[in-house]
Amino acid sequence: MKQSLALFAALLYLGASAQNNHVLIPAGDSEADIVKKAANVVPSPRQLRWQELELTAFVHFGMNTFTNKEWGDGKEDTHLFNPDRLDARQWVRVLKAAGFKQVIITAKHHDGFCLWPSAYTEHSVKNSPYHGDVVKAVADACHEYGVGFGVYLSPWDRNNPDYGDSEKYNRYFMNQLTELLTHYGKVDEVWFDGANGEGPNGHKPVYDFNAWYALIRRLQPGAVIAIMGPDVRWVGTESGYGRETEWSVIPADKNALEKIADNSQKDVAFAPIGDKMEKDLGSREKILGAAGLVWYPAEADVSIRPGWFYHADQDAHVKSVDKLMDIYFSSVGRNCTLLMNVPPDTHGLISDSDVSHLQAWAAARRAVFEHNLAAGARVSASNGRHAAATLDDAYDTYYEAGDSTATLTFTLPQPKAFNVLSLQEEISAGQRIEKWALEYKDGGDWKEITSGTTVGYKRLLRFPMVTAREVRLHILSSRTNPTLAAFGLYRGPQN
Ligand code: FUL
Repeated sequence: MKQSLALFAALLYLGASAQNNHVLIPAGDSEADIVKKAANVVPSPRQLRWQELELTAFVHFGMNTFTNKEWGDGKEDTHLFNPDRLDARQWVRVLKAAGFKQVIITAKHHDGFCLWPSAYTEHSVKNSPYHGDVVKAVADACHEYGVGFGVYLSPWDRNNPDYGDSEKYNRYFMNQLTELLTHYGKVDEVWFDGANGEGPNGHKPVYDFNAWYALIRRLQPGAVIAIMGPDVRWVGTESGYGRETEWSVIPADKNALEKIADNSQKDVAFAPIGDKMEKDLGSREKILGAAGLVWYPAEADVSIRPGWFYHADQDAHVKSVDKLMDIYFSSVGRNCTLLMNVPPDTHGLISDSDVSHLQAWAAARRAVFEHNLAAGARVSASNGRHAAATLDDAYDTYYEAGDSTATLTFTLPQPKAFNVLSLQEEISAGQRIEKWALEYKDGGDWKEITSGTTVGYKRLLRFPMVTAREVRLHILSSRTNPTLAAFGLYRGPQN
């Protein structure tokens, strides 16, 4: 009897402390209960891997490259697709050298033209003068160079005659997904665009999202499903800028809640919860009214050029290094993964202008982030343990506070001039910090340098140059005892 009671207690404990990427909030929960639950929602392993990538690349390439359009109508002559020097290894080499960890190819855009020889349509590379398989070329190059591989498959298909007939179109789409998920080795991300329209019969099909997700989970269990999917949320703009306050834990909607309630799944694959464009998605005010919460981190997508596809007349409008840097600080530096689009030209190559801007941007990031000026500092914490782990260069070791507020003081070996702060929470334990401030010691006085709200996977902030030897970080408000995996001070160009 005693033994079974102990076992029961152990199971209860495990049940209570098990962390998932979602949680249900029963009606009777107090504010404190809800806040604590939010603090303990964690990313699924595939979400965590994806967030740690920081930089991912989009490659928009297809029929539009040759018709000089952004959206095709699906009536294009397949003979127009004719890259004469296509080299996907060049794409992946250039992108990898610029710091990108994953590459997503537009296997099919809204025109329905497939970059692989799909058995289910004639609107593809197989009927073009280019007889190869672009998806295979990209997948092989990614696998060769050790870069993640993802596919963009537009649900909206302006070529397919059955678009509008839900049953037929879902069957077609599942067949195409199966080809992409079984012919090209490991797939790390599947990207479903939200844009859509009506089919030839005047109707929009009802997408069978749950069947699509189940297929992806079965065939490529490591792949995150983005945008119209459960793992990765569209940040809400196509500018590459995240919110100043960016929560990865947000209220779940009805479809997600049903999955959460059935509790048979470790991480939910719910129907898309729609575009989230409001400024505040996950504050206390938002979560207090929620019936459930999910880990749903943001992806900030943007193109290096004005268009998503290559247009020769935009060669002079490739984003400048300053602009790319600003995007970096405002996406990766605001708890988002950046998805930067670099579209190859009509030869099938990333053009010189894009290559040189990418190289200069990568060099500019290296120049700022190569040396952590806080390295070698003496660290003390007002409470908690492992404060020195904030400077050990390892993301998975971390400081854990003993309370919901804490102060970490860093005494540098010598005074240093810096104007960039980098903070990282250990998100495998949850996203907890709500408010913080950074101070430096000026003579006998502590003065504020900068302050902020959320941290999440990474928070970067720029401020006017400060020279100091003693710096302290106040964690002023947190959903439960906060963690800090990394603390960095850097010197960038003068602001
Ligand atoms: C949008 C599409 O309509 C654009 O053409 C592009 O693919 C962008 C990433 O998503 O919804």
